[in-house]
Amino acid sequence: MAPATVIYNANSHHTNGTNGAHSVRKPHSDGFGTRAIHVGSDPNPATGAVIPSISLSTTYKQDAIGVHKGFEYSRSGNPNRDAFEATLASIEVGGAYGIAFASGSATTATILQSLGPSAHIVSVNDVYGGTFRYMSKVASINQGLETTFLDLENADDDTILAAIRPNTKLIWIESPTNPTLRLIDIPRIASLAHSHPSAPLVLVDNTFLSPFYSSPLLQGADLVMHSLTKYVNGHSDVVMGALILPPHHTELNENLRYLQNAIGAVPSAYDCWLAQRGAKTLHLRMKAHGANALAVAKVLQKSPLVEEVIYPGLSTHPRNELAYRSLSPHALKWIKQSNGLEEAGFPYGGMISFRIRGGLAEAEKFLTSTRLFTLAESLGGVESLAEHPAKMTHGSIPEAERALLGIGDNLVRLSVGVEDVDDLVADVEQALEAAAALSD
Ligand code: P1T
Repeated sequence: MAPATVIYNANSHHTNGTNGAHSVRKPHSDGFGTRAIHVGSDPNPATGAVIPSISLSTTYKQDAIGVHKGFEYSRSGNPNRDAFEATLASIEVGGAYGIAFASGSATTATILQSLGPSAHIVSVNDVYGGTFRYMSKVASINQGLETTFLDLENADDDTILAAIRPNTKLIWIESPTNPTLRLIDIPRIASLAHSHPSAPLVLVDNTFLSPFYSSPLLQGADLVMHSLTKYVNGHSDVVMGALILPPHHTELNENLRYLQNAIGAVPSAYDCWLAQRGAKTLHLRMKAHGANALAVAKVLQKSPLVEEVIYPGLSTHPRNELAYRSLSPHALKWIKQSNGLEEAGFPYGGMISFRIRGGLAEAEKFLTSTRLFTLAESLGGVESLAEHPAKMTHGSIPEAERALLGIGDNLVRLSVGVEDVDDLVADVEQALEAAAALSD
């Protein structure tokens, strides 16, 4: 029998068709969910196991000095990390290289260290509190990093260009930002950065939307980072982070991979295995997170007990059109195919922030009255969480700056999980009433 035609494309995990009856097939690009399930997850050639084994060995036999099967020492690389990095590079569309780290924060630290001494960066002013802390309290002291925090949502082109200095190495974007969900126009910032003689790299922290809702590399970003602790793993049982780079950044990839090994803030094989398992259902979970969050946002919007709801998917959100434009190709396809989703808004991730009528007491009463939303930091797990950014995740930002950013005492952040939507809506409604009863 003639050998099957070998068909290969960047999106396909199959390099070899094994069915001789179909010797000629059209090249085919697998969809997001197919890639999440199959890329980096080939059946074991020795045992046939469909699910990769967890490879706990820290070291690998060499047949002669320097002659080995691709692995030497587990910090430099191990089968589970390699496999999961391949999954990540495939689901973050436009990616060619994935580099995993022990946490989102270790990812931040490594990329900032890679900039060297006395560098300057421009960062969106509303970033995760830990990112702000690393930039302004750690890298500033240890490597002389200077950060200009800028309102990249509203700043005009001239202001952004004027902030870029000869030693500006990086522009740091979160979109939507944590916790006020400001939306940044990534293509605009990328074209400004790339047109400037300093040519800073553009990094997007894509944690909040995950690779399902947003593909920043297609919008001109040079790097994407994730706290995989959140949606990608999705089950609140792994702390991990990653960088994903497009194919043209070969040298940058080599440099960062060198630092991954040299600094050594790497995830365990077991965590890689767990997060890879989580990533296989990312597309299913993100659709449910988005649909549930849209429903909860609509209820919050109607409530007289709420001052303001921030969910960019709502059609009343001032940047709803930008949110729509920023959707990944696969999310857009799904939204277009889903009847009626576009009228009142569309699913745009699972994060909602809102300002409850009142102040700290009302916010705290809400947060301690929910039955299903657990009062806890973090986000992106299947279970719903709620938190108070000013006192919890963003407590490391000085109070005056928090006030400028709108992170006040009545701001509540929800990570809407994938429970039954009616239960979540009922939970939010009863907790709002409990908070309102305080001022009766
Ligand atoms: O927690 P860690 O895996 O180190 O990731 C840090 C991080 C980076 N980027 C964003 C946008 C994040 O939200 C986080 C972590 N955030 C929380 C723990 C939180 O509750 O917001």
